[in-house]
Amino acid sequence: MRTQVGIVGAGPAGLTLALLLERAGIESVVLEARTREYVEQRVRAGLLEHNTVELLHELDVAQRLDREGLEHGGIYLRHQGKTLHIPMKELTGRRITIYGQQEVVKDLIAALLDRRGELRFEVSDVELSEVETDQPRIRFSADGEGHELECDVIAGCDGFHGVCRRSIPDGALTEREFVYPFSWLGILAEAEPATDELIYSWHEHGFALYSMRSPRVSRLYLQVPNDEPLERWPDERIWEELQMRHASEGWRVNEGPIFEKGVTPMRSFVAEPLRHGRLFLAGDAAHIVPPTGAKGLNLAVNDVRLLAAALVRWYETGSSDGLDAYSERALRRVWRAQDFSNYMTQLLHQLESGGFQQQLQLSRLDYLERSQAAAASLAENYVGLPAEPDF
Ligand code: RFL
Ligand code: PHB
Repeated sequence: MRTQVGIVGAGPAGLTLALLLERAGIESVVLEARTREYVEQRVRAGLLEHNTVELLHELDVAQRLDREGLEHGGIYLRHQGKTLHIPMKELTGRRITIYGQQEVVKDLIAALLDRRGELRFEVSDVELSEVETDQPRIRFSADGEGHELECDVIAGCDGFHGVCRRSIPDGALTEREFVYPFSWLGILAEAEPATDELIYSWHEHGFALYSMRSPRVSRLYLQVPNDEPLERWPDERIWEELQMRHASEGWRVNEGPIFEKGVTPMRSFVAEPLRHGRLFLAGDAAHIVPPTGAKGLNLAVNDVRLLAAALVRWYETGSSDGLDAYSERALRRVWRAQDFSNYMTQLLHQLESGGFQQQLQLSRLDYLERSQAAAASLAENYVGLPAEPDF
């Protein structure tokens, strides 16, 4: 088997890349370890930056997003019963959109199959070889048989636990990492959101986030210790804690049946450069941010936007300028998002360092209330800086 671009992983990065390439007439094959049902049901992110929404429009995969996505012009920061509104739209001219990642993934898969893209689910034993030559290969098993896919380039879009990054020899990548001493317990509940925009709450018991998926479904998160067993969190305890951490006079979190519960560790990680020979890394395969800044999916989409443009230029003109610059260009946004995600995390979570840090947090929240410049800085990072040019 032969293709131009072999793509490992059918998450937001791999699928968006395949559609961008298809639009330019470049062939690709997407190889995914899980079933279609699994990737379409996997509950994760929910917040799309303006740039991401624009790209989904450009790809003509935004019809349902336009109908069902919830546009927000701001967020609330709450602490000690006080609520501060950050008016993103006013401060930056840009909005954010709430639309579940699994809905994005469903729309991308449907469009790719409709456009006759090649997408294989349930592949196993994926192995890369000869990535330092101009004919890299992917070996994999599917339907009980071994296959080999010969490519011009390989895109490693297989997430943090994938094989692509790990197939790069020791010493070729520099990995930088920060692991936080807490996790997020996330739920989905059949309950009308009691808020028009997201609420990020600072509380002595730990951080809480009030988000949503639709006018009938709430998405809520609680800071919990690492390795927290879910058994310690029966539904009643979750609601009690959410009511306490989000408390505000005369107002309550709307409760309802919980139909999804999961714990996510918090990590900041970057592997660089995003390239080894003919293998290019994109999305979570190369970098992870803690979800407090809502950046992971948006970064994944930005990486492949730049990678696709570089590949198109290479195929059309023979120039490898774009490919040579890909890592540096993508990392510029990655490090901005790393700093912002770390800032939001340190601002709002209970940290081990206790009293001194708490006072700094409260002073930072107070500063956001008193200074338009501080609020504008948070807002422009949250909605995402304008997209860097392709070249
Ligand atoms: P993905 O989505 O992990 O997709 C990788 C795909 O590769 C497959 N795979 C393999 N396929 C073949 N062979 C192998 N050996 C393979 N190994 C793995 C996997 O099955 C999978 O289908 O990576 P991608 O495409 O880079 O996308 C990244 C995003 O998924 C991630 O950054 C976001 O979900 C992060 N995130 C958020 N991002 C936002 O932009 N806004 C948010 O509001 C937001 N909230 C969140 C989040 C992530 C969370 N969790 C659960 C980690 C909230 C949470 C709770
Ligand atoms: C979500 O809706 O899942 C969500 C929103 C904002 C975040 C993280 C997650 O910062």
